[in-house]
Amino acid sequence: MHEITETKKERAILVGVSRNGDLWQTEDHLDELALLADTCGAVVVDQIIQERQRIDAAYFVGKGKAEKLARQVEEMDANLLIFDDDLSPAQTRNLEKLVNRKVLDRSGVILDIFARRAKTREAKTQVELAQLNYLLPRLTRQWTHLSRQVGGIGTRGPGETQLEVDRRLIRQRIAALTRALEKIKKQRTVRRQGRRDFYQVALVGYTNAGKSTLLNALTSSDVFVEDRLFATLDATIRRMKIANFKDLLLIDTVGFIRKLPHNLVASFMSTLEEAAAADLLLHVVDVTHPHYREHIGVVNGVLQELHIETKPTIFVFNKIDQLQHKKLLTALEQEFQPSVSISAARQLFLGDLQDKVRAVASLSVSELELLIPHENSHVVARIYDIADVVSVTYGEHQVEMKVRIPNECMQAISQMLTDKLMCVSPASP
Ligand SMILES: Nc1nc2c(ncn2[C@@H]2O[C@H](COP(=O)(O)OP(=O)(O)OP(=O)(O)O)[C@@H](O)[C@H]2O)c(=O)[nH]1
Ligand SMILES: [Mg+2]
Repeated sequence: MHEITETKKERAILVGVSRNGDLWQTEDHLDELALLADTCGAVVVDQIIQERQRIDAAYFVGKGKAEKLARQVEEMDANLLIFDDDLSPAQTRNLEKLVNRKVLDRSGVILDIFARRAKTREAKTQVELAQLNYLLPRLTRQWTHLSRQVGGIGTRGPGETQLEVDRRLIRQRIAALTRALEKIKKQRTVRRQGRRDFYQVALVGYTNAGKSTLLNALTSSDVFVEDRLFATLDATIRRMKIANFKDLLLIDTVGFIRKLPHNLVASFMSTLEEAAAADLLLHVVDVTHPHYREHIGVVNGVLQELHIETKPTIFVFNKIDQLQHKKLLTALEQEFQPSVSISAARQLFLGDLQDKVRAVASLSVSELELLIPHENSHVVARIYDIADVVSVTYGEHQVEMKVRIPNECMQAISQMLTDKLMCVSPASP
């Protein structure tokens, strides 16, 4: 693996194509791409936008423009071109040949960041699989040979030695990684079943929205937080205490971004399934970001891809400590419901968020009255584990319990209470 040192930072030129006159949007996308490049340790020396209706099949930007890019790269002493849109393997090859430099697209950069960030075995396996699927059709890249000497963005992860091996070996590796992920997925499913009795709340949102900061604030944890993209790659799970309510589980997970590579979403399924299995989503939005609305759209798009867009969701408008125009919040809270405005970092209005969570969670909870004969009193301890016990009365022959039980635990309760002597009835109001 190669690390880019301060003295040997790669110099990148970013290229965006504006179709349908959406120039400002392309500029914003390039600004975000600049952040991504920076996260990879590259220095952005120029950002270039070309307006064109039709994408060129061979060079993406058209041959004339590509030749101009080759001259610019020379003048700016850049050694890397990064396109904001996905390039086909053929376009990448043609451009690299013409420009005589390494050419990457946004997906390649995101994969590189993930490869740098991956710490656990699961994350590493997922990233490697996504990278190999990305690299496979691009194996004949000119720079894969150069990469042995220069390294840099897009060449870490699977490692340069694997870039030399033929497609057959890479396919074998992909198959092995897929099997490994299947195994990890099964283990996750088993672990998830162990948590079935808990009401689970997952944090979702655009990268850098403040999900991990919120997890830390709500659970007094110390999860890694950084003002960089993709600080979190793994699903971190913590117990969350809410006043007058059963403990919940809060799940932090990988942030989303526009044009998230499909390979990556597919590979990260086992991590993302943690969010998919949750009972409630907290969709965290950085309302100070100029494009928070687009971010909401991107996140909703990924949720759709995961088929969980209809899950109960609370919108959490974050970073309000930095918000200039507070009026915006009133409008947002009306438009997106249920929602709440907070500052995770300053711990502002977290109580309101907890109230909302409790309200939504209560909707999926049933109240029951249980009559448990003393000879079955061992069941009582188990009920304390699963349910929120509202009251207990010890009678001469039985224990009378009034409890709140999450609907998903109803089956477990009814199995426990199959004994005819135990009686269940909906609690009277
Ligand atoms: N001003 C302000 N900054 C915040 C707030 N919440 C989080 N941040 C900052 O936003 C940055 C990103 O926070 P994270 O918690 O790492 O964001 P994340 O959503 O987990 O990001 P990824 O893991 O990359 O998806 C950090 O620099 C935080 O300190 C807030 O309420 N106000
Ligand atoms: Mg995070």
